Amino acid sequence: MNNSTCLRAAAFAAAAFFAFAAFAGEHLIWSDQPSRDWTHMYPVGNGVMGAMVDAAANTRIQFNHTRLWSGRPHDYAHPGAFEALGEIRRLTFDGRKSEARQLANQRFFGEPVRQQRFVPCGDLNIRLAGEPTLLRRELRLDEARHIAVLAMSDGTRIGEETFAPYSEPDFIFHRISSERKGAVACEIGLSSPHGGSSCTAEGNVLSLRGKVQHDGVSFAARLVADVRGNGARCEARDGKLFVSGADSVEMRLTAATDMKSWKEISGDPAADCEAALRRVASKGFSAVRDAHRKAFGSLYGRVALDLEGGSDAARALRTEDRLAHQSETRDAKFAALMFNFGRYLLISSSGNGGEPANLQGIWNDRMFPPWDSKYTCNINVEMNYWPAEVTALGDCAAPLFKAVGELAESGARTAKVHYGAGGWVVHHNFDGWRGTAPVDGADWGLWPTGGAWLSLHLWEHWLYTGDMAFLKSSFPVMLGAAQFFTDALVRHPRTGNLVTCPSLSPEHGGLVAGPAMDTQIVRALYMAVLEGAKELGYVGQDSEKNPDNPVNHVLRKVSAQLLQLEPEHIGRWGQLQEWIDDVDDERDRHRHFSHLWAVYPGSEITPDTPTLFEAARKSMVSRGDEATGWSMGWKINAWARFRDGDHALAIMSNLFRPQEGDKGGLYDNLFDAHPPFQIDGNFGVTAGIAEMLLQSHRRDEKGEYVIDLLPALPKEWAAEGSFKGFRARGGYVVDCAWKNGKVTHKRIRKP
Ligand code: FUC
Repeated sequence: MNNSTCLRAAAFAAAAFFAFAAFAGEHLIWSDQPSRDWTHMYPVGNGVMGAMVDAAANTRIQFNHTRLWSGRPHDYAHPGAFEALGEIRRLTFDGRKSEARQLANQRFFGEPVRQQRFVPCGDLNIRLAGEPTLLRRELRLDEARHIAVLAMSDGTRIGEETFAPYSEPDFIFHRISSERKGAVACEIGLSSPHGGSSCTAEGNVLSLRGKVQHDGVSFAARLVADVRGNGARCEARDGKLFVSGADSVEMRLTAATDMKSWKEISGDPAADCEAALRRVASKGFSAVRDAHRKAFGSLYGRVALDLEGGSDAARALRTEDRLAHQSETRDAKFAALMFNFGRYLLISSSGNGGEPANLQGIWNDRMFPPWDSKYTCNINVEMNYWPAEVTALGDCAAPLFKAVGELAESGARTAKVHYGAGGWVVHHNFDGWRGTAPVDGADWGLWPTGGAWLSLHLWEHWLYTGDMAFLKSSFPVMLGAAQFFTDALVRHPRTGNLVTCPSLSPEHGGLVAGPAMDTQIVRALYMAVLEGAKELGYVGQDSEKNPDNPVNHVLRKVSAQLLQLEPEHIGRWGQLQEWIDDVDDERDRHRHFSHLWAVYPGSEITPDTPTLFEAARKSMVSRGDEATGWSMGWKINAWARFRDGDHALAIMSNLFRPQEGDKGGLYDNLFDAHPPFQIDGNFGVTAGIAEMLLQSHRRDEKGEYVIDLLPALPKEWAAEGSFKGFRARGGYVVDCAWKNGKVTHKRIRKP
């Protein structure tokens, strides 16, 4: 073969790779600009490894490992806390908030009062020789692959391909190849922001070691670079690899930590990296990529959404410009892209035995991330999982379900030490070490309902799947969450009903007794537990034969207390009250609107309870349409439940704008901005779109869940559209198509 034939052959072989997706569709995020900053980089992940990719002349792949946290196994419970509880309660019931706060802060808070941080692992840095310029970089959501193409000064194109194999979750794979043989030359290094970390190079291997400060978790990362091509060379020097004359270089990057679980630090991360590399040694790059696409695709491909509406004028623009024009184009396909992106992010950040998706999913580059990149459970971590069941990604919630089981264990000690109660409790945050005690301070942390809310995710999984084995294994956890309240609820001196105290309406208004959200969650949990017990045959005959059975003992208390819980209250301007006292302010635009929990994600307040429904709607209107990212995510879902698709879309449009100042919006890579970046808003959007098109939370007279198609279809999307593969309570798979706002096709089946 002469030179030009050779060139043509190589170009032909690479054609598929260099051919970009033909249009800026609903499965593609792209730019022809190098990343301006971290929120312009594109995420890949497989639940264990997460990475942000910036492919350029100086490529940076900033990576995280799911189990890299500051701190060590730790019990945050505060011995002696219980002794202060009675007095904190008395002060709270008396409305002496600041004294209650002061005493709580002194005597009732976790030790220490702050939880730990999810921290970054390292960076893979690649410097390409010849300073090529970026032509284009793109994230293909349906293939879970990042592709970039650069051009050398002579026009030769260099391609970079990155993915986090779903089938090999300890890895990130990266390949650089060239159209012209022997044209790849680069310098490859690994670094880490953790002080004292070091990297060595030997042969074609880089080895990074580090330790989180203050005797924390140890970690290691290892990279093997396979160079291809006749004259290809790889030289190890000064802790880096120098590649020259290669047709391509294939990199396998793995990382491991000695954090084996929330209660165990053990093992040898370097040895784990080596073992992982041995496992994939005989697997070719393309074979792993094919297995990855299959594994990822089996989740991503379960659902399809087609939305029509608005103008397609900006559809072909790079993603950041498409976003910037969204307010004029009102392109429905952009909403479909955001829907798909949320599913992409959930699959990529939650699965494969990793930790649950945290405030930033699995993507964090900061040593001191906002809110520690941990788990806030007064809305945020739950919102992460709102799209899971309805968009057929219930499997991706497995890490959350596992974590809830662990919280039940650590939370049992907190329940005992702080409340003298049985069962288990989680307050408004947990971390990698499953801290469950109240943290941060009374006005945020003294909220005992996080575990109850999380437990309801177990219940929802059962409702969506009908998986009896799952219900059976999760039931003790749900029952334990309920048991805590059977011991810890107290009678309100004025109303005579059972309430939580001390507590608060999340992050709003300070310490009170019986905020509406608490009662709504406890009521939903009690009802779920009673229904679950019935499904499992724990009530009825058994309880008569075995009255001392602890299960039945708790169940008896649950059913007795259910009728004594504080009811909902409607206040002076017709609003649903956030608190027992009628003090809601009509001008209050607080981002949390916790008293509407019963509208969404709960299902106590529906059109079937018209008076409460109307009051809740009033409260929602008063909160306005602007908010932080996650709050707008919640509002989309709430307006869908109010069956007002136009309002849901109006909120969504407020979120679909480039992030500016302190307003919620989207970054260039379509990550949600609180600001700063917080992933919950992305998931809120995905769940919200599903909720606009399909609802299944209402029940008929026989108690069966009702499948409600297009309950909140906005006018702008009415002309035409379809979805496939959504899930509904009762274990159904639902397909639907519409024209002019009317259902033209539906298919409802069991999987
Ligand atoms: C809750 C919210 C904040 C933020 C934080 C992580 O405390 O009130 O807005 O989202 O979680």
